[in-house]
Parts: sequence; structure tokens; C-alpha cells
Amino acid sequence: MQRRRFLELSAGSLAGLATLPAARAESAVRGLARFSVSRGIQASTIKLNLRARARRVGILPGARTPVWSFTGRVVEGGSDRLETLAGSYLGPILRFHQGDRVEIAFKNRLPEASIVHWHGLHVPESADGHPRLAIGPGKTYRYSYEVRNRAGTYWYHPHPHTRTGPQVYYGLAGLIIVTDDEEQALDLPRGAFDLPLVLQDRNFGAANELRYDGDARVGFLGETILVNGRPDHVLDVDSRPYRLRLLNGSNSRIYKLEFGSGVRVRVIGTDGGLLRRAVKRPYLTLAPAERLELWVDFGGRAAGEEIVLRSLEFDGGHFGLGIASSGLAQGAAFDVMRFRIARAVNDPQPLPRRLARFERLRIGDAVNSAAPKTFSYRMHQGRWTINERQFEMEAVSSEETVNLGTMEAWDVVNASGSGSGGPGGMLMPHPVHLHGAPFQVIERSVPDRYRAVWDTLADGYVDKGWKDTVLLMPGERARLLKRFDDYSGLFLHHCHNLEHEDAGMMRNFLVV
Ligand SMILES: [Cu+2]
Repeated sequence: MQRRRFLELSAGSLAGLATLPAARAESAVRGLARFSVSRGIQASTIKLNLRARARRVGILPGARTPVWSFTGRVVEGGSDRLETLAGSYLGPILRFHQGDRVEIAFKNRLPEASIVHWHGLHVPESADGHPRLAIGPGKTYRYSYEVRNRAGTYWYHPHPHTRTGPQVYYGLAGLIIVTDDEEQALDLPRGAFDLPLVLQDRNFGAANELRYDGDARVGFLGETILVNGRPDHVLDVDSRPYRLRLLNGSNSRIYKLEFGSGVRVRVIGTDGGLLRRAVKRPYLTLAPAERLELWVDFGGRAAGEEIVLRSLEFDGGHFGLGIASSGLAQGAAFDVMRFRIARAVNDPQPLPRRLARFERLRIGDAVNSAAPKTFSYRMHQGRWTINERQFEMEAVSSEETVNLGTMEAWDVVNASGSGSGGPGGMLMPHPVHLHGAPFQVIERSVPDRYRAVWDTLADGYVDKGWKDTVLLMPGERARLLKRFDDYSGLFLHHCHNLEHEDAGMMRNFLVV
């Protein structure tokens, strides 16, 4: 009965709307389906005000849910640069063009310190949202940076030390969509056919309040799956191709995504934008903070037909350790959302054979090609560590110091279960995120004894593109090539399981 009500509410069906006050119902529908991607925006100067503040949003039937949200306003540069998602706690979508000069005044109206990180954007140290830059309640932080990234799907979220998990959980996150001239010239689905989908999991209490029962070992795993901040998400689509921009905005949950009933799906982009050519995968692995851009063809389907996007079962590697009792386990199967064919149309739009210029990095160009650095993610003496060290606000080790203008090879290793792993450190996935410019994954390996777990997810990896986050399943090793160009200063590398990060699985790197 209750579930049925959720469906009506989020589907925006007439029956559902009738149960809501008119204004709220209308905004809920807009929040679900209306995305107006502007065409042909040009690089210019953009000035925005962004606030983090408490408010209430109607998510479930009944009482509105207290959340923390980013809200924003364009001061200069055109109102189409900021798009509010009505009916969602998510912050506004920021739309940038490569070459934009961006100035953002971030005002903290939370009852605690915060700072914003522009996840995936290559920005100066002063604009990167390092925890040492966190500002207290009532204070303002001024960001200034140039958008240097390729066209792609990026995002922003808080980054204060020990409080990133709860702040993101209570609603502080938003998308950044960057375009560039190359992408604008490409015949990909646009406007209403270009849809961002932010996947998150949450737990709700009896008064519809968000319940944060994160655990420093497993992280947070919720039982209600939200898409763009809405439960039981149903999206009305035409029977034609779409571009879907997926962000895993969850604190800890990994998704293994599959579209039902033989829908043609191609991956066209990763964290750092478009691939050279589209690739096919049997399913899509999406770890916390990762993005995938898809070309999905609903062509040839009849009005009324529904396609379910599911997350399939996989081995979450937890072996029953500390899983939040109320939540779906890591690796459990569930439905994420449904697409409903609202209109049968004849509107084929073939997928371009070539998508974007793409420069493949070569290990021979790394300054340490003969001896890649190793960064080992594991539990050490009961704590989450990287090379047996925890986060310290200003500290940098010798291997964390790199020279400006060079490229390095880094081996990131999920060393669960080795040495003094301890019971809580065993077999936990770690999605590893590096700030600064994106990197490429040139190699992966896993020891035989972890192979079976790895095999349940690895066919869904997309390593051909630019990445800023790479999932390491237990025992897994990935070799990354990363350039340290443009900006010297102190940046971060860390696990993007936000509860691991908050518990210290984060370090600085210093570009000198
Ligand atoms: Cu981790």
C-alpha cells in the first residue's frame, strides 16, 4: 500500500498528483523530468552565489524531510548556467563551457564547518576544497578558477575532514555539466533527451527524517534507492535514443547496472568525458563518485512499455561484517528506476562512430616508468590507511611529493587481508579518488585468491576513458598514469567510500 503511494508520487501520474497540493505536485514533476540543456553556450565569465543550508523537501508521502541543500543564484553570466532541480534536495546543476572563468561565493549557512570540492575539475589549490580551507557557520569562501576540463559530467560536494559522509548524506551534492566546442559539434541526443541521473541510497525514519547509520567499516548502505533525490523513480521517455549521465552519488554503495529487455546500451563517456568511440559492456559497474555517460536506445518500443534499470547481485566482499541491519547489503539486487515509453515516435538518431579526440597516455612518458609508486589502501592497526598512514591536515610523505609538469605512474592497491588487515579490514571495496587532473587506468590485476569476487564486477569496468575515481575490489591493483600540470600546491588522494575517508583513509599530495 505504502509502496504504491510512492510510485504514484514519483511517477507524477494524475492519480498521484491528485493526492498532493498542486504547487508541490507540479514541482515534483519538474524535478523529475525537466532538464533544459542549453545549446551553444560560449566561454565567458560566470559569477555564482552558492549556499549550503537546511531546508525541508517532500520526498516521501507525509511529512517533509529535513535536508541540507545547496541553493544557488547567477550573479553574472546568464540564467541558463544554473538549473534548479525542483522537488529534489540536490543542488542546482552548474553548466560550464570549457574556458569559462568561474567565480563562486560559497556561503556556509550550516551549523558546522564546510567547504566545497568540485569533483573532477582541475582547479588551483585555493579552489580545490581542501579540508584545511573549511569555513565556519556564517562565513563565505570565494572560489575563482578557469574550467579546463573536457566536456563531461562532474559534480560538487562538501569536503570537511570527518564530516564529508554526513554532509553529502543529508543532501549536499550537485552536478556540473561541462561542454566544449568539440562536443557541441557532435550529433548526440540533446535537450530533453540528455538526462542526468544521480543514484543515491538513503534510510528514512518514522517521521520521514533521514537516518544516517553509517559505519566506519562498511560505510553507509541505505534501503531506499533515490534517483535525482526521488524514490521509486519513473521517467517518461520517447521511443528514441537518449544520452544518460549517471553519477553514483552514494556514500558507499556500488551499483552493477543492467537495462532490462534487450535495450541497446553503449558507454560513450567516463568520469573525464567522452570516449573516442562507444563501447559495449554486459553490465555497468558504478562505484561511489564515478560517472558513466550512456547512449541508450528506446527506439521501436510501444507507448506504455516499461524498461527497468536494475542493480544486479554481486559479491560485495563483506562476508557479513558489520552490515547495517536495516539496509540492503552491498551486492544485493534491487530495482533502481523505470523508464516508461510515453510517446512512440520515429526519431532515430544514429550513434556517431567517432565521439571525441582522445589522447592515450603511455607509461614510457612517466618520470617513474621503471618504478611506479605504490599506494596501498588497507586497514592497519584498526584504522583505514594509505601506506599505513592516516590523514593529517598538512603532512605529505616523500612518495606523495610530485614535480609540477611531470607525469607519474601510481599503482593503487586494495591490500585488504594482507598483513595486519584485521577482521574489519578484510575484503572491503575501495573506490580511490585523486584530485587534480584526471588520470588513465592502464592495467589492472588481482591475485587468484580474490579472482572470484573480482569476476562478479570486473566486466562492467570502463577503463578506456579519463577517470578520477577507480574502484579497487579486494586484492585488486590498478596502474594509473597521471599528469601533474598547471597548479602547484596541496591536493588530496583518498577512498571515496565517504565513511572510510572520514575515518582517515585520505592523504595529501604536494605538487612542487
Ligand atoms: Cu575505502
